[in-house]
Amino acid sequence: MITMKDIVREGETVLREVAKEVQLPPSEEEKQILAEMLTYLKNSQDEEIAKKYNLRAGVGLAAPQIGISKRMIAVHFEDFNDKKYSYGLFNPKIVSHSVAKTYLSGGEGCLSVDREVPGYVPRYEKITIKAFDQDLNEIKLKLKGYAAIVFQHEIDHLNGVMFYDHIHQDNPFTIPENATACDA
Ligand code: SB7
Ligand code: NI
Repeated sequence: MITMKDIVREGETVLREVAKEVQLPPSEEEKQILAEMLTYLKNSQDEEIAKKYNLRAGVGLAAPQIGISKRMIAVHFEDFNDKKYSYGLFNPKIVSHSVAKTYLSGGEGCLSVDREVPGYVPRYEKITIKAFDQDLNEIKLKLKGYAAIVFQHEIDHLNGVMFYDHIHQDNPFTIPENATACDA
């Protein structure tokens, strides 16, 4: 079971590497790791389990965050319209995105970052991604708003990018150009 002791924290180089594509079909081990990543998210959102094992709640997790430099992400959340997203994905890729941007008015956090980093993180308002799910079906997802933000945060981890890399240096609360707020 993945717990906080498995979560790699900022400063470790694996978080700054470009993760490798998973050769498909994935190995049994790769499939199991991805399943465990998704289980971590579910456990972390279950009050009792989270308390028992001291899990910090997360809506997403990327393999580099458990020290594995491979292109695998898990997400588990509901958007502000109660639409559910629960996926373990191999080789996710943004195939198109809007010009328009958005940002969470409360900023972002990260399981690999043990501090608050204030500021707006500009993200594309809409993205289309392609990936392979846990059953190895190729899927295409059209995402907007909060869902688009979460997937961009996770795919950034596969490219060695942290959320705060996007925050404006001098004034963290500069409204990004072409952007409207995404409110929680
Ligand atoms: C706020 C939080 C997340 C994504 C977008 C906005 C995910 C936090 C958990 N992670 O560190 C996943 O990489
Ligand atoms: Ni993160």
